[in-house]
Amino acid sequence: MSAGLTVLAPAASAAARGADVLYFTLVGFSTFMAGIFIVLIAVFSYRYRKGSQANREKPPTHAKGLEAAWTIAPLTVFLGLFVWAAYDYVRQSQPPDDAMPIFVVARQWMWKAEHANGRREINELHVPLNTPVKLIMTSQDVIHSFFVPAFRNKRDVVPGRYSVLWFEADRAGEYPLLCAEYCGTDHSAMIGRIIAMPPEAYARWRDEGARHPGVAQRGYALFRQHGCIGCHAAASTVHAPELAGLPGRRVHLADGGTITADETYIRDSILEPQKQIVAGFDTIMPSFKGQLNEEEIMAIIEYIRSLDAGRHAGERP
Ligand code: HEC
Ligand SMILES: [Cu+2]
Repeated sequence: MSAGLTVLAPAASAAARGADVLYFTLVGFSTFMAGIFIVLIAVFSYRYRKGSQANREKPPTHAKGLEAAWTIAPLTVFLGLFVWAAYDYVRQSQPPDDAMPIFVVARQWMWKAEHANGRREINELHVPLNTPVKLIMTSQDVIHSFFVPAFRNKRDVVPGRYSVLWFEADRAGEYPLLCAEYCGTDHSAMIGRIIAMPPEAYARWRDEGARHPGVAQRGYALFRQHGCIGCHAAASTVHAPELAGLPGRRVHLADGGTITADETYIRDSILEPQKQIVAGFDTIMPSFKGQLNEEEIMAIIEYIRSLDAGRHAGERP
């Protein structure tokens, strides 16, 4: 801890520093506005106190110019702050397309992370610097909340759905990771750390500990084991959608709507195939509820993500 006054946790990303500038600007303007009121109240209370000699003849009834000014000026400033904040918010909630995925599963009371090549860790998260990282998170039990003060970033982690949070660390170091949603007895112990390191060091760290097969490899094994391949392989005689290139694609649904295929959509397609039917296909896909756990579904999604135009569902990653 530095000797100076530390108001906020150190910021470890450009977005975090942007949030601080916005925050202090907001506090500054609010203080300024409150200050004007306090000063005016004090001045008028003194000048027009009982018994003062102040001139009370012909008090003005209104001053249009003044009223317009004190309405329009703060309105403009605060609307400007709103637009600024909305812009930052939208940018923070939309991960860039090339963001590196890391899978996070929360449970009472720990954070489990798995990197694309299969390296796993608990209550620690190694990330490369200057690289957008996208966390695809879910919970095995109750609602948790992934909170990294150094990134000014927080997202609820909810059972039964995916939450995505992204950041781009630009300062090497270790930063606290907290659970910010009361989740039971040991909630306060559900803490970990983010370790931001140069990309080369991260790559070395990740590769030296990969004792498991990569996430996409595991997804491929599950894809075969659970018979997805029987319908979704290119050579299959069953009429089923092509899964290569699915993430990010606009999907036309049988009910006439369209939806962008994100992780949540793919997860729903596997667990509740009846919920959203792809236009032009029969409702023959069985539900895999109860047969696949969250980590297995994430692995299958990563396998689907690994497919591209040259490689179709059913082929080895
Ligand atoms: C009996 C054949 C069959 C099996 C087995 C099957 N699917 Fe499907 N799947 C389909 C059909 C048909 C559709 C399109 C109709 C629909 O949306 O339900 C579909 C849709 C999907 C979609 C949405 C595709 C899109 O373009 O939006 C995904 C993702 C998917 N399946 C993944 C899987 C996975 C993963 C498995 C194995 C765990 C699997 N499927 C097993 C037949 C099957
Ligand atoms: Cu928690």
